[in-house]
Amino acid sequence: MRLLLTLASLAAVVGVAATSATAGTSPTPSNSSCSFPSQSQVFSPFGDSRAYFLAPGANFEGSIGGWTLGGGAAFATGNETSYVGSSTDSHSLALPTTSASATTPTFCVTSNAPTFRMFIQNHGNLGHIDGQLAVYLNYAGADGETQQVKIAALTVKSTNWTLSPSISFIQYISTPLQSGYANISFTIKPNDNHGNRRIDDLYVDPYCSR
Ligand SMILES: [Ca+2]
Repeated sequence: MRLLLTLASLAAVVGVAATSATAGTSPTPSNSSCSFPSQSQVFSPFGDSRAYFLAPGANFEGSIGGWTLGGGAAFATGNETSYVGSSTDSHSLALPTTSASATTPTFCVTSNAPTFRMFIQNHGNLGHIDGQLAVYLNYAGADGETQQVKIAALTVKSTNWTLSPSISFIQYISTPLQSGYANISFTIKPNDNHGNRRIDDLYVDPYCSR
């Protein structure tokens, strides 16, 4: 009996170690389901009546704990001018330099053709305003390692806040979605030095096909 207990204890320790190692290298699901925050038709003023949820902290109105910011990316005063989240919103995120980058916290999506949209404003840089803002999708590949793929390059040539098109990313995560859901994050950063941008109100539509 004592030997069996010892073996059982060892197996438990090995299991914990394996889980910890995986968690350090990929956004592995922490439970067996994926539930969404509350959804609303935030883009209905733009003719888009689908229901969306706010990506974690992506209105930049409170804590953005869990976001990874680099290259001068920072909270900025001033909200996107449609105030789709709340009329009292007052902040956005600045991506002022070529090296600026922002990565959302990891969150889950399901296989129901998720898409997202966000607001972008561009003040230009070096006399140019024609640059692209790149969006990368981060997800756990079949080997458990984090994979990154560019899913969009957005051009906004206006100091007015502009709503992005609906961006689909389900085609890149068909393998992890075989379990019914996938844990993902987005990295947003300039593609070149022709931009000085702000972003705000990044919302995810979890049921685009419905
Ligand atoms: Ca905001």
